[in-house]
Amino acid sequence: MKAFKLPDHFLLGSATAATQIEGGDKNNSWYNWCEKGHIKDRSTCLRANDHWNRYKEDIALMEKLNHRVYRMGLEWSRIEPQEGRFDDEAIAHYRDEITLLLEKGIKPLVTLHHFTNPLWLERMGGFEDKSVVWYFERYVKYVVERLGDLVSEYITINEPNVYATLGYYFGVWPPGVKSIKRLLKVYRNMALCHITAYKLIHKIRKDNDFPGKTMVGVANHVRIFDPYNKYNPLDILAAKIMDYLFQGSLTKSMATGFLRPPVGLGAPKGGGRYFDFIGINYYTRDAIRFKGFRNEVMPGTPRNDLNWEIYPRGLYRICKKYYRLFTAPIWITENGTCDGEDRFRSRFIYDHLYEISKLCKEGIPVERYYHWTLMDNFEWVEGESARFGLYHVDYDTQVRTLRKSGRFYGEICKRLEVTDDMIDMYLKD
Ligand code: IFM
Repeated sequence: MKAFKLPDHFLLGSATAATQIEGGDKNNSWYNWCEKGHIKDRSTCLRANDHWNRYKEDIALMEKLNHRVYRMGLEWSRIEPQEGRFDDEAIAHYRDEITLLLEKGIKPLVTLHHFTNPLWLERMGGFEDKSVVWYFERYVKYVVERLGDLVSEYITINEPNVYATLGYYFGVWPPGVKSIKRLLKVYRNMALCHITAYKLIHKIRKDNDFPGKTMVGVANHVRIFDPYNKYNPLDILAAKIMDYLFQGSLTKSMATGFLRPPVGLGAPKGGGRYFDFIGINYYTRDAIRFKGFRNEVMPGTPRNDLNWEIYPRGLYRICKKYYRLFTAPIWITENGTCDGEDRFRSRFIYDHLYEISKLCKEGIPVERYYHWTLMDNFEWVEGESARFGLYHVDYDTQVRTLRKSGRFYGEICKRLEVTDDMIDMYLKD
């Protein structure tokens, strides 16, 4: 392990999502999913981290870790609890939270949609029905008109491919559908929602002369798909197909407005450049077999608690590839690992940031890193048992305790480097 530095302008912080931390909301699609008994450990997002009431305490946790940036989500179902009825108190609450972040010198990046829908929207068909484009536009308008003076940076949609495939192909997330036809409708509508929101956010901020450079993008969940057997041409082909179907076609459709099959065809909202940064959520690699079109874990590789391969080099490969495709600043909008005992998180952070430092040296403009995640939180169907946090959370008492890896990360946020002393202190035992 070698010491390394990140560029002086590099910004580090963490990322969370509303439903995973806020608690207390019974009006979203995931609350219902929890109630139906789909969560492995039977926990519920109704509890989560009680962040809605504890956001001040949680911002102090970020401050302690020297965050310069923070990616946070808004809960649509709180802001528009019934179709067409917006809750001014909810948006005022988010204003207070964002104002406090700004006072502490932490720049917010706001996610407008992160996996959950208001129940009224879910009942109307959610992202499967094309009316969602209109509903999403109206919601985004309400939000950006009220927060746009404070927030200049937005993610329209988090991981649309994950939302769509788990909810409409594997059927393990709400609404629990298994249909390729319905999955493709969701893909298409998500692309149209993004493009509509992208244009709208720029327009509202420009018309109102809101301060700061407007930056809008998608948090793309990008995986490495490698052939299980690199000498088998069929495995190689299968890996390429998987890559295109899971991420390639959708990402390009959203970025350019030109829908690629199977997402769609043509440019229904006009062709253009619908991103100001390349948002990358990176976690792992899949080993693809042609036989059965299966994804497996590469044999003999290190794994996290969820059996995901830990493959830092993948981040380097993805950034190179996406920069070649889109030529824009890269923001790592999520990267982290599930490690309940905090055995390998420090090394994970070191290895991934080391890859980023190499990219920066090569002139690839990776500008930001948002660690997933600030504190253990509600990890969707895994519930409370999968722990990704820099802080450990005791859900019964809501006590947050800094992990050693959190201390390490806090030092990196402050110093923008990993020194030999830090290697001795955090990475050797
Ligand atoms: O917790 C999720 C997050 O909501 C989206 N990206 C992946 C994370 C870890 O699974």
